[in-house]
Amino acid sequence: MTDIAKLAETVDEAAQSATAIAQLTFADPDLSGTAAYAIQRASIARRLGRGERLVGMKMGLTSRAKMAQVGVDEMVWGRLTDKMRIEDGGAISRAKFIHPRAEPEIAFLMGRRLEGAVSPAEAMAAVEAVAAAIEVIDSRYENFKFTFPDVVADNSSSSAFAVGPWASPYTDVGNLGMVMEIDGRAKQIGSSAAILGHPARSLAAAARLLAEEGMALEEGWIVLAGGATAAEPLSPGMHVRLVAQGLGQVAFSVGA
Ligand code: OOG
Ligand code: MG
Repeated sequence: MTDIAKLAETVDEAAQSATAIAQLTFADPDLSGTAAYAIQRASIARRLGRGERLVGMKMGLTSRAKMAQVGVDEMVWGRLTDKMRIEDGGAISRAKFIHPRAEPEIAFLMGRRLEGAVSPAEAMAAVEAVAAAIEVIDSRYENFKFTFPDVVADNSSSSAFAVGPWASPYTDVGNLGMVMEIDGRAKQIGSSAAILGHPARSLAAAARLLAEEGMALEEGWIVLAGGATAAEPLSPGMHVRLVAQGLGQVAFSVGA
C-alpha cells in the first residue's frame, strides 16, 4: 500500500527546503498515476494549510520539445498557488530552488468555470484574457530525472510563474512567435503552435484531465498551457524575458 500522506510530506518538505530527493518510484516501482495525483493533492493541501491559496493549474509536457527534454511522453498537470507567482519584472531567489529552469508559456485567465469534455473552441469561450508567461520548473528529484508518476506526485515540477499583461481573449494564440531571452540573448525560439498544435487544445485537455479528479477549471483561475520549447537552467544574476508575438513581454530576474 502506498502511504499517500507520507509521500506528500516527503515531496512537500523537499520543495520547502529546496533539497533534492530520490525518485519515489525507486522505492515504489509500482506507484500508479492515480496514487501520484493523490500525493500531489495531499502535498498541495499541506501548502493550503500553511495559508497558500490555489490560483490555477498548469499543463505540462504538451510539446514535443518538452517531452524530449525530460523523457516522459504523457501530459501532466499541476496546481498553482499564489505563493508561486512572480510579479512581472520581479525577482526570484536562486537559493529557494534546487535546479530551476525557465520555459516560455501561454497563460489563460478563466472568465467562467469550465468542466469536463469540451472542444478547444468551447474552452476558449470560457477565457477572459490571454498572456505571455514564463514558468519556473524545479523538479524535486535528483538530477531533474523522473518517470510519469514521480513528476505528477511532485506537482509536475511547478515552482514559480510570471504572467505578462493580460490581452484580449480574441487574440489568436494559435501560432505566435515566442523568443525567450536570457540577459538579452535569444536562448529558446519557438511558436505557440508547438503546444499541441494550438494552446486551446491544452486548455481543453486541462478541463478533461481535471474532471478525472472530480475538479473543474474555476472562474478566475490562471491556466498555463505548457512550455513551447525546452527549458533553460537558471543561475543567479540572470535576467529572463519572454517576448511573444501579439502578446507583449514578461520578465523577471534571478537573485542569489
Ligand atoms: C515537468 C513539467 C513540464 C511543461 O510546461 O511542459 C512543464 C518538467 O519538465 O519538469 O511544466
Ligand atoms: Mg511548464
